[in-house]
Amino acid sequence: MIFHVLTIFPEFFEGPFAHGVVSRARDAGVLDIRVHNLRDWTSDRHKTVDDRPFGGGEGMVLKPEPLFLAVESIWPQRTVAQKVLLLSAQGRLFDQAMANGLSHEGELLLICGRYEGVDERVATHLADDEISIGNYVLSGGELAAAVVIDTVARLLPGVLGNETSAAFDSFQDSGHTEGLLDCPHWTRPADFRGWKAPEVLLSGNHEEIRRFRGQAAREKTARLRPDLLPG
Ligand code: 9WO
Repeated sequence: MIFHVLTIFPEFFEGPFAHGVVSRARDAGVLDIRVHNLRDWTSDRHKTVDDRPFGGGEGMVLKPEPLFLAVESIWPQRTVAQKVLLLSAQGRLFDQAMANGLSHEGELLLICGRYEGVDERVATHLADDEISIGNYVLSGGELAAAVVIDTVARLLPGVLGNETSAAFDSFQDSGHTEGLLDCPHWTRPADFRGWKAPEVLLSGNHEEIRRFRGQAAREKTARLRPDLLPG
């Protein structure tokens, strides 16, 4: 899959995708991340991407022209499998199900908002969807775009070393935790400062371990994420 990012801070994306499974998948050619500088689609001396909001008020708004020109030059013959996503605090809440849907698209282009916002015609006439990663305000869409790309990338075939392991993480429908949080994990030492790893995990009794993990996942979900529990 090809991910395009449209931003006024292209250097921001040098870090997030230089490590781990996404970096390896990129090197292997399973996915490509192409970062575009929005200012490349300005024509004035100052490379202006923003202007004052109609109606007055604080701050500046990203102008529509550079954003439309960028998308139209990146995808001169845009198809239905090429989706434009606007990252904004006003968007539809991103979740694992949305990531699953996006992983079946051919190509994604993520627009990162900055300043006080983006001209609304980008949301209504350029973007296929407007996405928020959570109920908080960031300084811009870049961190959110990195989150969406990482989440979608690890669902692509060939990205994880173990082809099936994505299916068993938190929030996935398969495995023993059925839409709950992942079960807690322990490793050596079995006794760390007097805090012991659960005996059952050292027992080698796989049926007991399976039951313990399911119960631990339900308890942790009830404590930290009661909203995920059925009923
Ligand atoms: C500022 C603001 C102030 C009071 C009430 C609501 C408010 N929303 C915003 C706002 O959205 N500011 C944006 C900062 C303007 C454009 C880029 N910014 C942004 C993107 N902040 N947060 C995001 C974002 C993107 C995706 N998921 C979560 C947050």
